[in-house]
Amino acid sequence: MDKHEVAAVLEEIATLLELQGENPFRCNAYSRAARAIGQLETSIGDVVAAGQLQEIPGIGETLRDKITTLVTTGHLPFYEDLKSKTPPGLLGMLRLPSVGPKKVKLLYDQLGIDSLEKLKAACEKGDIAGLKGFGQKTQDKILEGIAFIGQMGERVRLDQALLIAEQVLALLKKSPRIQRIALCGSVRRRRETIKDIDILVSSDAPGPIMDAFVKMPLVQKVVGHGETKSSVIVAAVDYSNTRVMMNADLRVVTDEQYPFALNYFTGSKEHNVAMRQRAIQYGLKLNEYELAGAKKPIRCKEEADLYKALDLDYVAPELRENTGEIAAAEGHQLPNLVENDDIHGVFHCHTNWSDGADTLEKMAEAARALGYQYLGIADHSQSLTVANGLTPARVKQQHKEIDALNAKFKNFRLFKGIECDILADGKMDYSDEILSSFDYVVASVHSHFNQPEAEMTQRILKAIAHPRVTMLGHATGRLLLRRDGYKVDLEAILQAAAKHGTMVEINANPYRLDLDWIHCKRAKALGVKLVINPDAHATAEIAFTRYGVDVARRGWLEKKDVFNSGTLAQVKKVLEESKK
Ligand code: DGT
Ligand code: CA
Ligand code: ZN
Repeated sequence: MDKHEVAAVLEEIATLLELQGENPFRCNAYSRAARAIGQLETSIGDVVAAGQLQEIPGIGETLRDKITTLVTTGHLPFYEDLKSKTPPGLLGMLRLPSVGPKKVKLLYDQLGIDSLEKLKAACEKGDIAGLKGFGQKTQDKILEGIAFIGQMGERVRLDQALLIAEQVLALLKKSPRIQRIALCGSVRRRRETIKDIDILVSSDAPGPIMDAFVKMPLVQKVVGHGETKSSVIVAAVDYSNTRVMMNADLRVVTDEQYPFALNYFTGSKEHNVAMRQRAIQYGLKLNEYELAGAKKPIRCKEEADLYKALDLDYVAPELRENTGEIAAAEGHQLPNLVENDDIHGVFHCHTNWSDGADTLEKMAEAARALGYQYLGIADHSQSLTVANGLTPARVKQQHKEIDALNAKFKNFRLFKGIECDILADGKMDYSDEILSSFDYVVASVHSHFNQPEAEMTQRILKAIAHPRVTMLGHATGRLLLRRDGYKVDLEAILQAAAKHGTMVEINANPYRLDLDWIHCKRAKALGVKLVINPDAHATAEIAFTRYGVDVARRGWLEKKDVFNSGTLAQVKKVLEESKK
């Protein structure tokens, strides 16, 4: 068992204990241990073997014994026992945004509700509204949440799918006689949520590769095991130790078929249909195995050769959504897409001054380790008290600390920013004088999500027009697979951003990915500058930026469309001029 698997079990124990009504102190101990183990820099096996578990803060005798059993035997009777005592449907109910372990336990104890289906029925009868601690509002929220889960099916976030897909790929690559191998499907196109992982291999000996695939340690269940196609359910933990299960399909083709299969299984389906139609116009037949004329097949060594055979420039996978990429490829008008290496810094990061986990100094160090030239600090503003938002006095203190750090840096700079709340009436959460003390201001909505569309739009328009607002944060407030964004007229927002020269953020936090790629193209057409920000709340989350680059690429953006592709000197100049 590796550290992530151990951490996931401990995290699940914490949840199961909470569902049993255990005291919070005991539950927290497991959560804390899970986090500590997830962050170990050495292998958990080595730590256990060396008898060094108790040197990890927060791990006492009881935890030491349990972790040792788990790591050495791969099982933990205490955990299995807990699991068997808990109806599995209770864990499913935890996916609802407004429902935590305490509420789940209450629902189970008082009404015997142990599944989403039963919960839905009870809400529809109105039984939940009358329950102590619930009320009509919560009942409505629960119903909304259940409808949302039903609508999304079992999709997972891009970062979760990529993490699993990369592990599967690494395991598979050890198999003999693999000629070429690639991830296809929505993972390759970097969609924001993923249903299943599609893997393609070329080989002249598929049998052993299929065997290796179905026997991978990540596999929970074999759904199909054929000669050239197999399907399994894999499970792994994501970066926050949440357990993720998803389907993975493997197809093996000959190396000659590979470029055609790669193109077909990358999709999207709509792109495939457009490609096939184009082939027909050329008197050719295109499918997942070949491109063929009346008499003989046309050879393509690489996927790019297939596009060339149809007189098209190579279309990057992120663009294959049939939103104009074929016409652009024909007319040599495809964008030169922005890349992760083009990004020289980011502007929306939190520290332990508000709700982040790490210090200013640690955040700066982490940004430098990524090769960034600058990092913008944007902690929360005063009215967001739940996130320890900064009072004006604390703003001044933080600025002193940033000045002191900047005095030590060479070729790197911390910018003084703020994520300033846009209040319900569209006013900013600080006076103009305080706003002027920042190098830049990210304006975001964190309250009153339920305003009618017209009111919400006016509220945000007012912020965009404010001369001290540099950029709009997470434009719709959506949380992927959990909650839709607030209702807002994005066209009006983007037009106003263009008019006032206010930038719009692509929030790269994989829970958000907001602005959606579909609106990036429109923003670009209107002349809006985009800025890719991780919304990091810990050092490791600065690297979320990569998912924002994926969104930008899906939105046809080039380096010049993205503000933080600028060097330190360039962005500094723009920020200084915007304050004049
Ligand atoms: P998802 O839902 O996140 O798994 O999205 P995809 O795009 O990975 O969809 P998936 O896994 O159902 O299929 C993988 C690719 O296979 C898809 O992008 C295009 C291709 N494909 C699947 N079904 C069809 C089809 O009916 N017609 C065509 N032309 N292509 C298909
Ligand atoms: Ca797929
Ligand atoms: Zn925010």
